[in-house]
Amino acid sequence: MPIANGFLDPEDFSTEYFYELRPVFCENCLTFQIAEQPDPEKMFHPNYAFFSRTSQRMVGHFKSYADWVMDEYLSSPDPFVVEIGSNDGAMMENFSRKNIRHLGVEPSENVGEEARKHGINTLCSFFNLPAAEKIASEYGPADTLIAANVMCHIPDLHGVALGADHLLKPMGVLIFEEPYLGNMIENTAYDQIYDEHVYIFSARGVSNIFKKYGFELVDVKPQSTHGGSMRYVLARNGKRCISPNVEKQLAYEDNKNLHLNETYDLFRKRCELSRKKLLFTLQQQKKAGKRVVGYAATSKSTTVLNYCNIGPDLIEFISDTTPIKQGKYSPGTHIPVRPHAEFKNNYPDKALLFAWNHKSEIMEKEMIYSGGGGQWIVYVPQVEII
Ligand code: JHZ
Ligand code: SAH
Repeated sequence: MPIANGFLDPEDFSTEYFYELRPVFCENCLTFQIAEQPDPEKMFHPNYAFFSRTSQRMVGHFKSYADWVMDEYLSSPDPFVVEIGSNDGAMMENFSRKNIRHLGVEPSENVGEEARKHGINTLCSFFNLPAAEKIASEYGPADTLIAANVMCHIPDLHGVALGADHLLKPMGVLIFEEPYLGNMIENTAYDQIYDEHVYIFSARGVSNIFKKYGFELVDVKPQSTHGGSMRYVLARNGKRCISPNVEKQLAYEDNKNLHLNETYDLFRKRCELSRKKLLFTLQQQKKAGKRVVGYAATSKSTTVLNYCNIGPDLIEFISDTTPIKQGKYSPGTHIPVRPHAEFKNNYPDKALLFAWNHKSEIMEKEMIYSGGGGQWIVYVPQVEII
């Protein structure tokens, strides 16, 4: 597989980087992982292609996430909140607007710069123990350390846990939400597996990992974002009451056999079937002389396109709203990425929905396309034309 967000120019095709995407299940900590983990600097750098603000729904979600953190965990007189992977500041701006002391920690300089334009105090760094030491000495201890869609991106969770332990006040909490293993398995959403997602967490996995560092899982809250996510709240052992949600979620996971190897064997079989069906559907469209365009050049699409071997012969181009991706080509399969205007000005017969996790937001935006007979090809939870 190539780097999922490595959209590129033709002169870079010959030197494109590939690695082996090999998902594994650890019977020890019960975490779904990828065995070969590309260097973080290959993914997170000054030209990082994902900007949080590309989804208005996510911007709204971050507001309610931030409001909940303020209500539940920021009661001290002059609280300090730190976000890991603050990207363009879509979450942090909710704190800065209320003049709450905040700091975003973001290694990808370009998205961090965008956050600064929104008035967000941003440190350009990976979060780890040295970063935590620097922050603590400059700002003092933190009340909460929050994150969304980043913890599962960090191979060095050891460094994160040590950093959290150093930075948090005694009653401080570490909160993060990430794509949930239960949803990925249930929906055969194999496109959640790519270089950035080095782990796909479950409550059991998170609890096992952080236990080693003196943290316990005190709450879990399912989220509908990104096709099904889970919010985890961790506190130091014995410091906070454990919500009954935790026991319930662990029981749910056992019930779904998330701790068994067989579950993952079956998952692989469903992925293979999904691949066959999607490829067949696209080939049928081609035979019938229909135009198919991809909708949203997501990171997830890199897994789908490369795993299914779908190239520019089957998809004319991929429409995307992110300027940095436009004019480039999709990683590995080299399908052109074009501005949304090209979709709008010349509707295809079918649109292959790569941002299926933003389906309702997109359906609302594309009523003219759908109303005029334009159809969608989806593949999660199953391949169908709608
Ligand atoms: P979206 C990224 O995943 C990468 P991706 C990362 N690893 C992760 O976990 C999540 O985000 C949080 C386009 N788009 O959100 C814009 C449209 O074109 O599913 C973006 O290029 N039109 C950190 O990339 C892309 O989709 C639209 O109407 O899979 C973002 O896709 C909308 C809503 C999006 O994330
Ligand atoms: N939280 C945002 C952004 C997710 S993208 C959202 O949910 O939309 C993941 C972000 O984490 C990227 O901006 C990436 O640069 C950053 N990141 C990756 N590894 C990191 C690390 N070790 N510490 C802090 N941020 C990291």
